[in-house]
Amino acid sequence: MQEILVAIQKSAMRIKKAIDVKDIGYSQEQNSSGETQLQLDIQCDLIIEEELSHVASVHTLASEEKEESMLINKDGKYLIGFDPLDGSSLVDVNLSVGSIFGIYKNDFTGANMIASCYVVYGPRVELVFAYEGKVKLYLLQAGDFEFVKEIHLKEKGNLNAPGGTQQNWEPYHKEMVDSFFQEGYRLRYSGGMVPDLHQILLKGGGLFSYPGTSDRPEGKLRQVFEVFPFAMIFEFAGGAAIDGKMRVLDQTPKHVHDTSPCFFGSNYEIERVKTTYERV
Ligand code: FBP
Repeated sequence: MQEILVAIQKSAMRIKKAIDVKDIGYSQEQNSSGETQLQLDIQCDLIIEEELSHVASVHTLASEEKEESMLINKDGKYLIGFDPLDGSSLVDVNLSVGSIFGIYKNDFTGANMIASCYVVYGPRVELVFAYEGKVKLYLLQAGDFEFVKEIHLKEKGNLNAPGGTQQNWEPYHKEMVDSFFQEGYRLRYSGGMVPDLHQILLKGGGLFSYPGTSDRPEGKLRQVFEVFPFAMIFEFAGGAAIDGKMRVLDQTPKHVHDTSPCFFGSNYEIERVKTTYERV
């Protein structure tokens, strides 16, 4: 596991450089979800693939940017699902973006994820690693990731990050989001899952939601690359992650690119989500 963490750290330093120097242009290629990829996405994908494919314990890599997963080493024991540059369209307006990694054994199911990690490229580069029940924060300082602290959520926060097109929200979902605002919660939503969830984790709690909507009943965020990794981080930090009714880590995707509605938060907010969605 240590070698995987080191490979992720090396990738993160290379990606940070790529973000800093790269011209932002659109390539002709489309990713498996049919979106036009930024050249930067492709570059970040290649960087991570290169670093992780040198690690002997890696069996398979699956990238958000590629339709199919890739066998690296048949004797390896870990499968890694990653989103090389989540929220990449935010780079051209200079907002924070991130890379997300889920480390699995046997298959890409929530139950078989054993570690997860994300990197935030903001004014500073930070890395969060969840393993063996702990969530650790590291800060990039002069070429090294220095341990900062463990992350623990409070029982209740005060931030509300509601994703999805509001016009397409179900009325009960809107009511629930409004109920948090009426209770004094403050809006914090940049459109980048990594910085938005990082903020909730570091400020002690709150709710990030990306629900099923009339145009996207299964939500937008991908289980293997986005939802499961953050679910493990929220659970280990003392919070929870559900799809409205059930724990997202109990889900089994049919395909590596499947999506799911998702809610991440501290316990108080997640209980409210459950109460709301149980009635549906
Ligand atoms: P991409 O996979 O297209 O980068 O989308 C992921 C994402 O940008 C998340 O980081 C973010 O939480 C969400 O989409 C924002 O979606 P929306 O703009 O619909 O609120």
